[in-house]
Amino acid sequence: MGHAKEAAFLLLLFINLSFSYAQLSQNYYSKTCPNVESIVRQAVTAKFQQTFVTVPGTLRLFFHDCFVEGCDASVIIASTGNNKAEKDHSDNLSLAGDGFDTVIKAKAAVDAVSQCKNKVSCADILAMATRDVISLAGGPSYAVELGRLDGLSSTASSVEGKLPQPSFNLNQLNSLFSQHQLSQADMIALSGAHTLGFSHCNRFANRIYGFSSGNPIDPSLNQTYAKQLQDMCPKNVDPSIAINMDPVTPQTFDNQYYKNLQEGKGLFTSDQTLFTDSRSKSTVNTWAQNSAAFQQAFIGAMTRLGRVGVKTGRNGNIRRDCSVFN
Ligand code: HEM
Ligand SMILES: *[C@@H]1O[C@H](CO)[C@@H](O)[C@H](O)[C@H]1NC(C)=O
Ligand SMILES: CC(=O)N[C@H]1CO[C@H](CO)[C@@H](O)[C@@H]1O
Repeated sequence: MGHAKEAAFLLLLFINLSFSYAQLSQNYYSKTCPNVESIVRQAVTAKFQQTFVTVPGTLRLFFHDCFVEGCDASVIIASTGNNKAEKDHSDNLSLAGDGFDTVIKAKAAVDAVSQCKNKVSCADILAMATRDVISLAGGPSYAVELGRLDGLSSTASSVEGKLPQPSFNLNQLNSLFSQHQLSQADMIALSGAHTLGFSHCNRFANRIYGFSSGNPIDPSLNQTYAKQLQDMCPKNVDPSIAINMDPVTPQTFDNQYYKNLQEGKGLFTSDQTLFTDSRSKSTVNTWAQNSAAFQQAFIGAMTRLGRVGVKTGRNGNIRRDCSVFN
């Protein structure tokens, strides 16, 4: 091979490798459904005006979808008699029905446009809706990569071990996120999603009752905050009671999460450990103080999260009904 040819070959190889996730692109539907983004945004905005719960509900749904078998809307599949789908795993209990409903409504709006009918995947609609709820809650907006197909399987057993637990330490968090090519910084940025939404009391009860024999309250928790948590979540509380994860600005997508960690107000061990562990503390401090830097990191991390396990070709299809396989 001549040098020029060789160089051209290597260049092509490089382009190919660096775009190996390039099944995704920002203008994927420009020919088939050019207005898809505004159709979805309109449907999501209508849902948002009915209930704020769509915001944390949709955001968490996207995360759980991507971490279990990839961003392929498999989490939206409803269980049938003999198949327990992903959403029936105990880790889902809190997945708010309004998150599912947001995707179903947006899909209906897309399919109401004849040119778009059955052209846009549920997985892409969830990715767009997630971007939209974040900006509706005051967070940054960003261009979403598109071109995911909907997955062909969804089982409760596939969820086992795939989702992070609130008891996780930094090593456990890093090891799970790195399986999806997400860095520690990505993990810390994505955890910033806990600036919104609710948690049920049982997810952190161990930190306010019976932490250790000598000390009922986790010492890394702000003791004043711990007392407030005990008031909101008494022992044997109704298991359906949920409290705000960000006690300061629970309905705004902002960098308050990191300021809370600095004051010992991370609700879960997995939150507070980001500040107590010296390996992640400086990132928390930077984003507590610099909202623009957090937003930039969050956009990058969400984009990489959206590339996890994407289905193309024969590994997926476009579902007619997001909750049922075709
Ligand atoms: C880093 C590890 C993570 C752990 C251990 C974790 C764990 C949890 C738990 C236990 C809850 C409360 C569920 C309940 O009791 O209702 C929750 C809620 C939530 N999580 Fe996470 N999560 C993590 C990362 C993420 C990521 C990466 C996102 C999104 C990018 C996210 C978004 C949310 C949202 C928005 C809620 C509120 C849900 C609602 O109000 O409906 N979480 N998370
Ligand atoms: C605990 O929270 C209070 C306000 O709720 C704050 O003034 C105090 O600085 C916090 N304590 C620590 C150790 O950060
Ligand atoms: C919203 C939802 O589908 N919740 C289900 C989660 O999983 C439990 C069983 O583990 C079901 O009982 C819930 O209905």
